[in-house]
Amino acid sequence: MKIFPHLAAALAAFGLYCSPACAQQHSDAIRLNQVGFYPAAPKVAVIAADAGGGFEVKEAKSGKTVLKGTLGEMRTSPHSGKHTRLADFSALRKPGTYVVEIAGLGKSAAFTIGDRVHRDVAEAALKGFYYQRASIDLPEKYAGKWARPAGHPDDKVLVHASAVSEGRPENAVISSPRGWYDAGDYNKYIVNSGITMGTLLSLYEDYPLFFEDFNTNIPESNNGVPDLLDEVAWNLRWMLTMQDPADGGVYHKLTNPRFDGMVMPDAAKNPRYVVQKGTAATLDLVAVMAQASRVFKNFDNKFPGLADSCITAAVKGWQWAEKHPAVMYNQEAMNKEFDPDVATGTYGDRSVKDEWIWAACEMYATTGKPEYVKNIDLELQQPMALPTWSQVKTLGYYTLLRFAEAVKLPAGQSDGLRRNVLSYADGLLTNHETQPYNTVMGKSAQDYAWGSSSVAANQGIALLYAFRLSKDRKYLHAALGNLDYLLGRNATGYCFLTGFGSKRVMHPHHRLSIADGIVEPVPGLLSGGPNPGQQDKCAGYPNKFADESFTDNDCSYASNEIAINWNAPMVYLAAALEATMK
Ligand code: 9MR
Ligand code: 9MR
Repeated sequence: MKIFPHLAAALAAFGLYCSPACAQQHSDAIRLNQVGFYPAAPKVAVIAADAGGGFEVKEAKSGKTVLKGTLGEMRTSPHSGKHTRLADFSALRKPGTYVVEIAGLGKSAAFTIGDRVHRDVAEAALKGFYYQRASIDLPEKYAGKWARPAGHPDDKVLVHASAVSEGRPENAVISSPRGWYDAGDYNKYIVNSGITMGTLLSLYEDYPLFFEDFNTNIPESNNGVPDLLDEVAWNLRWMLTMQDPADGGVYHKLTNPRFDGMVMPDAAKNPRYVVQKGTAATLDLVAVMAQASRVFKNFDNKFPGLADSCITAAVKGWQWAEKHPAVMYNQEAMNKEFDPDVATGTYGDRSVKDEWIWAACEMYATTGKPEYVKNIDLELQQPMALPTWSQVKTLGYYTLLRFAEAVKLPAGQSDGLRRNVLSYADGLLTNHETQPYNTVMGKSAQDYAWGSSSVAANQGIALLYAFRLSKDRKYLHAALGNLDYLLGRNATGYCFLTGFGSKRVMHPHHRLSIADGIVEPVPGLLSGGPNPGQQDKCAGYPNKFADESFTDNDCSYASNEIAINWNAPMVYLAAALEATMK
């Protein structure tokens, strides 16, 4: 139907016509989880405008008012100085579809109250990994309109001059297929795969039953293995090929010398290399393989021999690391010595103490042999640190807590671990209810690092561990608050998971989404989120405030890229909350 703008406006005013844009005609100043709320959970919207007085919650369809409330005290953002107020409608528990309305401001977008309200989010975020798969075509049956031919077969990868070893001279050809593309780029990095796999495998170990019935419509669905583990296996098999069989050391990454252009995977034909072995990559692989061998042992009939290959790889990697306890990946130094120069993501680290701790904890939990932790300072006297790709020791702590009884961890150590997690969580909770968005996320300016969305998600995971240790729901509710943050209750107003929300991320820095010619980006991918570093120098940032330094622009790799290590905690948070709120 062709309809003239004036007529459309007139009809819309009487509720008779809704253009595609009309779905957007809600107040951007009313910020809330754009997906929805569990009936029994806290529910808040944040009003980012000078408003006072009351608010109403109405049924979206009938317009009937179901709850009236008063806006809370004025709050101030420590980052921008801007003011907000809360509309707390937790008392509303009846499942349905609603809007929040403020006189003078208008309505929020419609949202749902219901059970399993984040089920789709959790499934989509896991499915996001399927879309990132290298070396396989994605047929329409599984990928819908994002179907695409295979790219990066990686069956003829060159050994870089920095990575030669016995039997593998410079330019030797090896096969290293499968795995997930790291992010908006098409390279595959062991370090970043490490934390990603650790997070997904821990999700499985923490909530195994939940994944018995969790279908993401991938080629392996219904093969008797949880889809989560089928997806993990795709990357696991790639990681195994990244270990040098000669000595057990692990290549830092599989990469082009320079980033591919903004093309589809099958059009990217640049040569790819495995580069320099290092201790961080090797220990990250050790940790992943140790954990994977534990998990896949229970699926030996479906993946014959996989668990064995994993533990063998872990032991070999450990032995290499003992001989090379601190070989750092330094790309600049490498480029001075070897050709071709490599200009892709570095994932370089200054310390591998935390990688040692993580690997040791996983080896201990899998083998039960205390010698793996005997000569390692577990740093239990130090405060806990949120996991990031460069700081992984807490992944080891989570595992030790999970297996404290099984490995008969000395009481002193398990108490120390418990105290560490709880005091970290308590630190997160301090004053969070006075924050502009009533979230743990964003209390500290440092939360807005490159990939800040993963900070929010990882804080949520830490809070869930605290909840499981204490059974105190204040931690659970704060974890939910961070999910609310990711899905729209934040200073940008965006829902950061592609494919969801009323204010969507449409232009992530993601080669697949840029090159495929489809309007909607690949769904289920978590945008990096606000990052005042603005390293991409992209036009479009609204300002320099930490909590608003985001632009939904595909040039913005510093605020709007996607990455596997950000998606993994998103999957964890959403799935774990679904499992818990049942
Ligand atoms: O596309 C690259 C992205 O995946 C990285 O995170 C980012 C930072 O390393 O770099 C992007 O590539 C850009 C490069 O660094 C500079 N020239 C433009 C490239 C594409 O925007
Ligand atoms: O997530 C990484 C971030 O912590 C770094 O500050 C940044 C710059 O080195 O790189 C990020 O990782 C990128 C990687 O280097 C290449 N693939 C895309 C990753 C996400 O932007």
